[in-house]
Amino acid sequence: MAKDVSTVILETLASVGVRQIFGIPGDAINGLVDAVRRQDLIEFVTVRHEEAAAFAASAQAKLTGTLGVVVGTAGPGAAHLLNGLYDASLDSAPVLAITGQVESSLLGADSHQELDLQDLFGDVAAFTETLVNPEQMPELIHAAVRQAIGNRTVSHLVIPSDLALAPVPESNTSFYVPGGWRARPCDEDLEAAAHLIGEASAMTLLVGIGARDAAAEVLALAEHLHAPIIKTLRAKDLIPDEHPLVIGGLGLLGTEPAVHAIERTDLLLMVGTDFPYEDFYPEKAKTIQIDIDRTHIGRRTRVDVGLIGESEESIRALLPIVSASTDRRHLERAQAEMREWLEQMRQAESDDSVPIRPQRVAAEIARAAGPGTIYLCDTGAVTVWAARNLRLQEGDRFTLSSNLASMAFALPAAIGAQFAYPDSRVVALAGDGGFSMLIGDLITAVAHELPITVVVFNNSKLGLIQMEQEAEGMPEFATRLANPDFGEVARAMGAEGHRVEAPDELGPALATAMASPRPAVVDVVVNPEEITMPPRIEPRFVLGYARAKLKEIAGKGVQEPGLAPLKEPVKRLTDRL
Ligand SMILES: Cc1cc2nc3c(=O)[nH]c(=O)nc-3n(C[C@H](O)[C@H](O)[C@H](O)COP(=O)(O)OP(=O)(O)OC[C@H]3O[C@@H](n4cnc5c(N)ncnc54)[C@H](O)[C@@H]3O)c2cc1C
Ligand SMILES: Cc1ncc(C[n+]2csc(CCOP(=O)(O)OP(=O)(O)O)c2C)c(N)n1
Ligand SMILES: [Mg+2]
Repeated sequence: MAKDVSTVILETLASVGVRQIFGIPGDAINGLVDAVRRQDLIEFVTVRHEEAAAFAASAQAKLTGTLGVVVGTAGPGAAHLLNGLYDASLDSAPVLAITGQVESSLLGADSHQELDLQDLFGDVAAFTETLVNPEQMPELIHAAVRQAIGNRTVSHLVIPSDLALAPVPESNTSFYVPGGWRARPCDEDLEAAAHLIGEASAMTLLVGIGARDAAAEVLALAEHLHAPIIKTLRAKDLIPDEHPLVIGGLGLLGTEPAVHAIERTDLLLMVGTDFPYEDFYPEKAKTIQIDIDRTHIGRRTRVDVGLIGESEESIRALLPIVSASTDRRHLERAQAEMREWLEQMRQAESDDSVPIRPQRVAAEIARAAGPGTIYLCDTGAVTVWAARNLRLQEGDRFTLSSNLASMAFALPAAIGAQFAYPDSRVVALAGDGGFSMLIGDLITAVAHELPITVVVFNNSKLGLIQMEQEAEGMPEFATRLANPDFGEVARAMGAEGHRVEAPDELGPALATAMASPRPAVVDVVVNPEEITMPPRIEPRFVLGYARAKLKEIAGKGVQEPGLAPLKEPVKRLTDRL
């Protein structure tokens, strides 16, 4: 008997290891969803918002490197997917989106729920095609999957509702997705890089997620050359945070030792990173960049030697042609600064103040969770605490909405992660803004009995935005959030819920939540006044902050409750700021 279009799609997806499809059934996509019902290799996970589906699939793809799949119906269901798909696209995560569409005979007739989906997805997806004839199968689904996996990107397939269950003629097309290839830079470039390394006396490594499979090689090279290692935030889980060669991260969320090491370095070696913050690159040092994508070489900073190849192969090729360094001064200075920095961090992390300091929350999460945990992090001030105070150990995993920097990633990403790794501990670090944005999907975790733990850093505000406003000299405005008790909300939704207001309640609440076989939310009231200090303080930020604070005292954010207007003379002064 001939197979239908949807069955052919599902067989292809199962053959590349897909085990869940995230989405919402209905209207134009019912045929595909019915085909899922009729097989047992792939599960359909009904979410409460298609954006959550796309974040879940994106997180799976980022963590596993294999294909994530989402489904949305024509029109609104498809449109809701977009933000999560952009997250996947910007973080090079292979995700396939399948959307329904009006009947093929109505295409282009401005029918009910008809959007031009190829146009709409044209920017986010590297591949977007509409099925117009069942005979395009299985080649069309093969092409979509090959693109997504092969180019680590987003593919999109549009299935008009009348074609989802249409029979596909027999075909003997075989499907082959090539595995990774071991690309090695050419000898001339390796020689040029070795020459620069030989001349350097203060070399520093900046290591990104493109070194995912090269942690051992990175460590061997750093050891060989006495070079400290800086990790991008996306690559936080590559090497444990307290490894003696690691000196933290670079950028606003980075560490002082990393900023200082960059100031002193005379040779930067970038390994698998597209680190975007140009101001943080060294001003004068020479740079070598290893990247698999030649269009990324030199696009963020001036590069002297580009090594086009995989991180692992490139370092393996470099190691035998560079002599071991005997000069440990650059490394030892950075290590001494790192010990001091960690000591400073530990002070905030063990502070007993009420309201609880968010640094303490991040540190206690890592302590309670233990090694081998998968962490998913939101965008906000919460990212700062995760970057600096959530110290990862060997075997931990960590990911976030890195290049898109979208709010609301942590909860749905935790759902995706727990499906992919049913036996691992999965912990989401959420902002109160981010958590409430897609809070409905806590019900998805409840429905599937996923034992995820969501820790809400509840500062009753869009904390990072307040800091942005103040750094620019604007008074805090429109950032306050009137929140419910999220522990209570969680319980009403069928999850376990805890509310924590005092530091000594934190450890027990985290331990109980993490031991629970059900999803658990720990709503931690954190200090809303905690400021995230950048590792390098620009005078204009200090001035901006002072101006903003004066304006706040003068009551210029007046629409917000709680800010008393100031007396006229001060007001006149701040009006001029
Ligand atoms: C609120 C917020 C604040 C942030 N602040 C910071 C910050 O202060 N510091 C920071 O570092 N990040 C920060 N980020 C993340 C930042 O925006 C970037 O996403 C991140 O720095 C990029 O990391 P990356 O270079 O490792 O990854 P990508 O940008 O994904 O780059 C990876 C690179 O590796 C290459 N590659 C892939 N595979 C291979 C391979 N096998 N071999 C060789 N090359 C390969 C790719 O072509 C690409 O060029 C923040 C994010 C958020 C949400
Ligand atoms: C979808 C989306 N909308 C808006 C923003 C801009 N933004 C970045 S961080 C942030 C505040 C996040 O607040 P919260 O989740 O409470 O975290 P906090 O900063 O307070 O820790 C906002 C609005 C964004 N990154 N993503
Ligand atoms: Mg907040």
